[in-house]
Amino acid sequence: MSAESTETKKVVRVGTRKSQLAMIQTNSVVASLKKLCDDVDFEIISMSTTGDKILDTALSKIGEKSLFTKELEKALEDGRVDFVVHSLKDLQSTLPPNMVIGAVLEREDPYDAVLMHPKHATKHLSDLPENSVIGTSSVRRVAQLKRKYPHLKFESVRGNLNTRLRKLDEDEVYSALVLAAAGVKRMDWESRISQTLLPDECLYAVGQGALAVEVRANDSNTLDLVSKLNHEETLLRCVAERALLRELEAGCSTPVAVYTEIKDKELYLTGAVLSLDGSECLKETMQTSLSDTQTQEDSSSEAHQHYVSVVAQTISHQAMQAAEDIGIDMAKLLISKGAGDILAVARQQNAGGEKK
Ligand code: DPM
Repeated sequence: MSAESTETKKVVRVGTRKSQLAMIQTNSVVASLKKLCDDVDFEIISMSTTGDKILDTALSKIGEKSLFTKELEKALEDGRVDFVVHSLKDLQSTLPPNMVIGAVLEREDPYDAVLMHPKHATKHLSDLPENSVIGTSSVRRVAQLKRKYPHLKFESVRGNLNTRLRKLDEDEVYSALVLAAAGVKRMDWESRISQTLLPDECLYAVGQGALAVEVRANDSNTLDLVSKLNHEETLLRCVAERALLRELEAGCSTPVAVYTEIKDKELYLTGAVLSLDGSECLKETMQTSLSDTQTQEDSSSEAHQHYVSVVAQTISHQAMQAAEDIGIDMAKLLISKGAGDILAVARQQNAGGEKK
């Protein structure tokens, strides 16, 4: 390649958190983009976020929204970066008004996984002795697992994945950790997984396992660029999941859990709302058709339509609308069964709880 062509190459700046997992995720997104367009250079700019800096407080008690995203969104807004790579589950269901999700990539394993202390390596949660301590800061995991494994205790564990694994192996506190399988696999630690938690014992978090690219809403060049990364099935499932979360007005510190599936152009959504101690659990399943029933409408007027902040110009608007609608309908169904009260109590307990 001549020096001249290098100089004229457009440079796109990519924002990411600094943790090893975030860097692995961002590098993989950039590698995919490089394969799709060789006329662009990418510069990765990494930064620490509030969630990375405050390590002594349970996430649910910090009380700040968008813990892992705020600093990155500021850089995006200021034009210091052109897009940001996130774990979709860390993105609020309502983004700042000038930001959109310009791509949702194919989902990794969405389930939660159990990583045992080496002395318990071959065990499952049910085999652990009474009062064994399980490390997780997720109220969603604690609420569900208390129902299935009442003999266990749950304690918050903070820090990035490397810190957590070291705490498991070296501090004699935790018998096991529960982590998203997706992160564990991306870190290449799959051999440490002793048990995968399937939907009958633990539903996953909204967006878990999927990566998302956040872009300024008015930056059509970057939107065009990253839209090549979209994975249609993942995107539709995640629109339904995010719509449920938004309509419930719940955040990452309240116990909301989901399961989605697309089969024969039908989208299935299971949504659950739990009390913090797991004593109450509302769970419902609905389905909707994703096939186009009308002839394709003139899409030009709808090209930049958002569905729970997700923009996807190449995916049928009818399918996107159906996905958003089923999420909203599920929230209404759960609310009609009492979800609002369960969530209000959980929020209050989170706010008033002790520092851990
Ligand atoms: C959110 C939660 C957690 C993260 C809450 C939840 C887990 C916190 C904890 C919203 N974000 O899941 O109920 O484990 O104490 C996070 C992880 C990943 C993205 C790590 C993990 C990697 C997986 C992915 C933290 N965010 O959940 O083990 O990309 O989906």
